[in-house]
Amino acid sequence: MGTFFDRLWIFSGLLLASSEVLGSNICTSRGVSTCRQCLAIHPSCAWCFKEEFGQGGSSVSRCDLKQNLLDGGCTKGGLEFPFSSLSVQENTPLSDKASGAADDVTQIRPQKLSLTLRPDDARRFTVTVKQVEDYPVDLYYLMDLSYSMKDDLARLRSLGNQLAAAMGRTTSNLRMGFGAFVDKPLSPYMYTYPEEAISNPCHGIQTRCLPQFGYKHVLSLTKQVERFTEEVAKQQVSRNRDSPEGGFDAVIQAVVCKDKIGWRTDASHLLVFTTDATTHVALDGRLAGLVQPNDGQCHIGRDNNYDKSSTLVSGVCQGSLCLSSILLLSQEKHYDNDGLLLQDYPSLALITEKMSENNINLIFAVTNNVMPLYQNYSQLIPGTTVGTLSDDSGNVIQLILDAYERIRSKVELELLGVPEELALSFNATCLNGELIQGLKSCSGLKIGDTVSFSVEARLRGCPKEKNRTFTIKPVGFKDALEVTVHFACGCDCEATAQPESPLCNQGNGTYECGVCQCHPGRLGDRCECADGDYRPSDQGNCSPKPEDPICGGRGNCVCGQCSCHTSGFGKVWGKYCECDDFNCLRFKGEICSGHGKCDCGFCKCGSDWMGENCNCTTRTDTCMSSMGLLCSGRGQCVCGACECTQPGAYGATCERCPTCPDACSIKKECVECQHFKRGRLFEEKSCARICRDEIQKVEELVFYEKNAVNCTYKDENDCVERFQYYEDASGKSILYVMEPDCPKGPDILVVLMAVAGAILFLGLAGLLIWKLLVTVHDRREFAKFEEERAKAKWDTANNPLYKGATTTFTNVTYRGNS
Ligand SMILES: *[C@@H]1O[C@H](CO)[C@@H](O)[C@H](O)[C@H]1NC(C)=O
Ligand SMILES: *[C@@H]1O[C@H](CO)[C@@H](O)[C@H](O)[C@H]1NC(C)=O
Ligand SMILES: *[C@@H]1O[C@H](CO)[C@@H](O)[C@H](O)[C@H]1NC(C)=O
Ligand SMILES: *[C@@H]1O[C@H](CO)[C@@H](O)[C@H](O)[C@H]1NC(C)=O
Ligand SMILES: *[C@@H]1O[C@H](CO)[C@@H](O)[C@H](O)[C@H]1NC(C)=O
Ligand SMILES: *[C@@H]1O[C@H](CO)[C@@H](O)[C@H](O)[C@H]1NC(C)=O
Ligand SMILES: [Ca+2]
Repeated sequence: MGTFFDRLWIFSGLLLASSEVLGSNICTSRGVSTCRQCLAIHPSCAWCFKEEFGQGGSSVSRCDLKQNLLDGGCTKGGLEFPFSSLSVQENTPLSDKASGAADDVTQIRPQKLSLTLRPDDARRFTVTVKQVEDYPVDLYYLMDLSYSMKDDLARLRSLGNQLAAAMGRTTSNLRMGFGAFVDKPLSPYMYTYPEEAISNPCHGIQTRCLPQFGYKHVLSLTKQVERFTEEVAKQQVSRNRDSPEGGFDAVIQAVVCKDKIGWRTDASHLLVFTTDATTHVALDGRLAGLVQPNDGQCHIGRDNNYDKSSTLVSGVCQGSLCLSSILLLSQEKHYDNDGLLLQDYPSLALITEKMSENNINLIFAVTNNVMPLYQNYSQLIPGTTVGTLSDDSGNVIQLILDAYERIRSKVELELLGVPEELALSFNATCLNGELIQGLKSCSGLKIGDTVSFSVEARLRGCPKEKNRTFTIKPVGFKDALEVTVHFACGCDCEATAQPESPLCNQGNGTYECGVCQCHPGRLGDRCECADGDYRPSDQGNCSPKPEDPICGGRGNCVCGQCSCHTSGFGKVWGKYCECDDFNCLRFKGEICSGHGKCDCGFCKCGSDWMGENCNCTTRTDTCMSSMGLLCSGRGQCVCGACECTQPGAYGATCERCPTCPDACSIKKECVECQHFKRGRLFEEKSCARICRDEIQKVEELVFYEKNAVNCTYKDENDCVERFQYYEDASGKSILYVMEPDCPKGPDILVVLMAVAGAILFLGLAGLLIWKLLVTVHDRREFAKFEEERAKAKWDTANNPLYKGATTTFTNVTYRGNS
């Protein structure tokens, strides 16, 4: 029953303890067999690969805390103990202003980091971001030129210069460009009947307009912003059949055709997308038989057109692609100007990826009717903003200014190429130094504000590669922080592994990092056993008595040797697996009170601790009273706590005792009982319990220490006892006792004579007094007699003693002669 409850207690104790297995430590308790596994347990685990390590006892583990391995005889050179570290490799200070050339503008700090991480370990670093003032701006205006945008185009013609002027107030370095889109010039997106409608899609509404086009790049980004107005003035609308437009095709091309558009690396990239209609997205191309997904590459030809050649209806033939409009209707496959298969519309994911790669900020300037749709897109594509365009685009300048403001008022970090095994968490410090947990963006900023992000990188697993580089950058910025992570998952000693090593039973295993990794079918520390080598007689070697379970039920009998199972509770070893490091006495749920190691059922206490379960400290400083006396001299120090023996004493150091005599009075009793074997304690037989002082006889009291107390008292023999009470640093109390100083006895004769004289004197005095008293009494009685005699008047005639000689008798019966 007792053992059952012990086990229950152990079990509940283990449930309480979380990661650290009690008694043993987290490194040794897992029973790992390779260096790599060891490093993966916990960042504090180290591996000893010295061959001769641990040959003394079987309880040592090659995987342990570093200090334990060194204590156990492993040399520093024999240790595998990579540790996590972080080094900043490029840390250029942040710039204040982008003065003119923006080449050397720095908006993020640091720029390059190198991280080394152990599995399950984390390192933290801080990223600081500052938007410089007067940063160059590239603005590319992408306009829907479907027929409904006719009025917008007319309006934009007049707004071009104002837009340039307005933007010029935010930056002194502005470049503007222009592009237009309608939709893919394919059926069913375009009018193909009647034939005139191909060259003039407005045939149906009896006007003229441009043939339909997909995307047309008109003006590359230029400093001469008046060119913008010029080019816009030349534009004309087109017309297409279905309501959604092919704007996203244009977005992708405008984003990725860097050279054509002329995006500068060191500038804010604003891509303004104006439309009044919904848009086609990926898979919509199937209607036209386009099954090739959008590849996100630049496909603008020399004529600045995308998806042009499939509409080669009026004349120009390109090789085999000379198609008539009729053919176009029936053909299965469409090719572009490079002779490639025409592609589908892009997906939102592709747009997101390409925008991030090229640091583009997309501004959706859309009319009210399609606002909710683009708002939803905006949520899915980071780095986009949405503004409401009035019906004729009259407010587009304010819209762009607002959007630009919004873009610049927000800093959001984006992560590119983060390995799956790496977990990143963020805290943002935005304005006023306020810390916002779990956020990697700041908004409401003004240009020039500095924000910082605390980033914690934790390695959750081990990837195949040894290192990986990823990027942290603010959305829409070219500046980025490049982080290289080295995964400290493997051991250097793995490099010197010897396959078929002679150390592993003549080549039956690979000797790696100090241990043999046996070939399949071989077992044992040195691969000395084969799986098939089973002999029943071997079983006898695996239990002390035949009736006992094999290897105590905690291991397998392999080739006549116990191979102990590792236990979730700790390590198991011993000839019969009888030893472990988790079945030891516990105190308060901790094995060996947490002050010792459990070794095969017994606690091996650390220094300063003793007792079966190591819960008793040998230190006494906790018992020292403020006066420097151990337990104030009123008790004993037991396991670091005072046990007060003086009746009435209490307190941590027995310092409180209203009814106690002082130290001298206490120790007096001990001197009496220990030294003289008499007194109250001696009679009560409590001397040995209460008094543990060492008695030393001395001739003279000397000055030992200032803490020594000189005491004096008079014993029952009237002798003056003098002793000194002293406690040394370890708390041992010593009583230096001097010879008693008894009073000298007076002369016997004198005493006798005095006594005799006294007796004589007293006797005489007594006699005299008695005589005096008697005399006085006699006198007084005599006087009284005299007085009485004088008073007496005796009646002489009546002598009471006289009797007459005659006696007369009367005869009562005689009646006579009378
Ligand atoms: C936008 O998203 C919301 C919620 O996700 C949805 O209810 C709404 O219908 C969407 N609007 C459009 C136009 O797709
Ligand atoms: C974020 O802040 C919380 C609370 O102060 C802290 O526990 C956490 O470790 C911080 N994370 C980072 C990455 O700094
Ligand atoms: C990253 O690891 C590869 C091998 O996987 C190595 O060639 C390269 O030098 C390492 N890079 C760094 C920066 O250590
Ligand atoms: C493996 O062990 C067996 C028996 O101990 C031995 O005969 C053999 O040579 C060893 N080497 C290999 C490569 O199997
Ligand atoms: C030490 O443990 C024993 C047994 O559990 C217990 O009786 C004793 O009170 C403990 N001592 C201290 C100082 O906690
Ligand atoms: C105790 O007596 C000795 C001898 O008279 C003297 O030297 C010493 O200073 C005394 N100690 C104290 C604490 O008074
Ligand atoms: Ca359309």
